[in-house]
Amino acid sequence: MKIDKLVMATNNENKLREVRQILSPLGIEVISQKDAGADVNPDENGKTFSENAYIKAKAVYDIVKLPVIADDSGLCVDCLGGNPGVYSARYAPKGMECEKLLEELGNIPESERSAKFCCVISFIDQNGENSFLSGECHGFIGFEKRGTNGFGYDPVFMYGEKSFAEISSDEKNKISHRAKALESLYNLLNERYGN
Ligand code: ITT
Repeated sequence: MKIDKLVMATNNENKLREVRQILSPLGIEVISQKDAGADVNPDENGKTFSENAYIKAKAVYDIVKLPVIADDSGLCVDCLGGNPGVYSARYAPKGMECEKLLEELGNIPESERSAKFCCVISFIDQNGENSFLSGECHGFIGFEKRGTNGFGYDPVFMYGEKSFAEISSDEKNKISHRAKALESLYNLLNERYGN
């Protein structure tokens, strides 16, 4: 059966906005967990993006029993051994993540500042069956914050000449880790549920 409504298990308004911007034109309504009556904030104690995405999706699914998605994402910086990775949300006090990262990288040259944004979506269908979809976006960490769009690490994540906070949300939503994972989700919905 076609899926035209998904509950999104997140407490992050920015993620919700981006996911809505991508899925609404495709005819999929995204309802926040709050509006669906699932006011939860489960412990994200998994070691991987997949584990944490599933923990969030399952917590909401168990309450709403409707198709649910959750996004676990983060920034993996090569010269930090892939950190902050799954710890991206807890790497620094809220709003200070860019400052902390810039300080940690110091004057490391551009050629060694490569990084990628990763996103794993856990999608649980009406019957409780889970699927994982993932996406990555490669870039590097700049030397200063640039731009005011976006959220989190966007001002220091350079994609070519511009940071993710200097491009519009329309542009970001064509190339981001989240956009790629959502494209795979849409393909799955088409194949399996006839969307
Ligand atoms: P939920 O768990 O409630 O969805 P959260 O913000 O805690 O919200 P995560 O645990 O997945 O989400 O942490 C992801 C963090 O990685 C997020 O807080 C940002 O700091 C960063 N991040 C993820 N995607 C990003 C993006 O597109 N742009 C900038 N930063 C991003």
